[in-house]
Amino acid sequence: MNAVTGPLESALAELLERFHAAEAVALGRAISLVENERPGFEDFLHEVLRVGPSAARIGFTGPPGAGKSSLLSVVATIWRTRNEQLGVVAVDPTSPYSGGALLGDRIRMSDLATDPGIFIRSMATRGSLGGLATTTKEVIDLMDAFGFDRVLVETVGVGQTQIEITAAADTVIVVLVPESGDAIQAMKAGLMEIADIFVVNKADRPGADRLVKDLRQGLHLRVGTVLESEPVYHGLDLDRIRRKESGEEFKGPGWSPPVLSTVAQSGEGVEHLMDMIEAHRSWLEESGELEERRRARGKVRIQDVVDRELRRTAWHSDALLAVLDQGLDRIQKGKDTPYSVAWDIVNRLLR
Ligand SMILES: Nc1nc2c(ncn2[C@@H]2O[C@H](COP(=O)(O)OP(=O)(O)OP(=O)(O)O)[C@@H](O)[C@H]2O)c(=O)[nH]1
Ligand SMILES: [Mg+2]
Repeated sequence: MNAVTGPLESALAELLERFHAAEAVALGRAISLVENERPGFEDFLHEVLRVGPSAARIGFTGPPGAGKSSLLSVVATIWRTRNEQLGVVAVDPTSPYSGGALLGDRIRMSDLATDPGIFIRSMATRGSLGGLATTTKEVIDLMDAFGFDRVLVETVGVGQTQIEITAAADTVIVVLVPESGDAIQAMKAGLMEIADIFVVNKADRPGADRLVKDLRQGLHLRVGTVLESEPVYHGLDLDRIRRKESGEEFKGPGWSPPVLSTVAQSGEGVEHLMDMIEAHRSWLEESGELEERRRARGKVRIQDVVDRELRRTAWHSDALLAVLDQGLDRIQKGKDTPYSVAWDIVNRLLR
């Protein structure tokens, strides 16, 4: 278990120095350190995160093949022409069925390929229940701390991963396409609550206008009953959303998610999308919502790390594994149940 107290071991101290000197190689190494949970990774994160978040974190989520990578590449290219430094994390990259390409491949086809001002990392999802793995969020933190102006995150929208993007991004862009279903489905999937901006991409295809219209209508209807029937998602505080909807405890004017349409291939609608991203950023900062979101993220992170440490401490302890083993014997003899054994282990762990 990491102490997160003492000084860093010398190799990590050197890595930290190079990380602070903004060497891209050091960022790559730091990401591997964290991804592989190598000894000292939490101490390293502790040092790195002392500065606090500063990048604008922008999430792109939506169904497979919606055009998330295509849109991300277009906006990234424009930000690069303004000399912004960009970090990109692609989570759970493409399935063979979506018609999408790996984000890296898509970018390799563009001018961004040889651009040192953009750093791209693809990651497999490893979170439980398909959620966004703690490791992924830690990599996003590393990119933020490295000093990028923006950190862009692409996640394929399937269940929890999609919802949990809120635990990693300040601005969540939900990308839908005419083929991905109607507004009712989007409401059922909880997208109305997580989207800061809706994009209907592939607006060159039939049905796009209809979807835009339905989404706008759906957004007007979403208060109350829809929220009541939603399950509580990890990392998403529905109470807070309810208070926000009812105007309680909410300082600034609210944000109504705009519904935009784009054609990623031609770039149509992309400038408007970028304006909305800026507008959302200003709102986040002025309303106090950015602080609230960061605080909510901090809470989730603390809980994640406590969970991880407890689990590791329990299952890496020979003594506790022995208790488990003996417990299994007693269960077989009818003297114990999984619950009595679990409580025994928890009590010993807390002692
Ligand atoms: N007609 C049309 N095709 C598009 C548009 N945007 C993207 N595509 C195509 O849709 C396919 C999927 O695009 P991607 O950008 O890889 O989609 P994605 O959402 O990143 O896909 P996954 O990462 O696999 O979920 C590609 O063949 C794109 O060329 C658009 O606006 N109109
Ligand atoms: Mg993609």
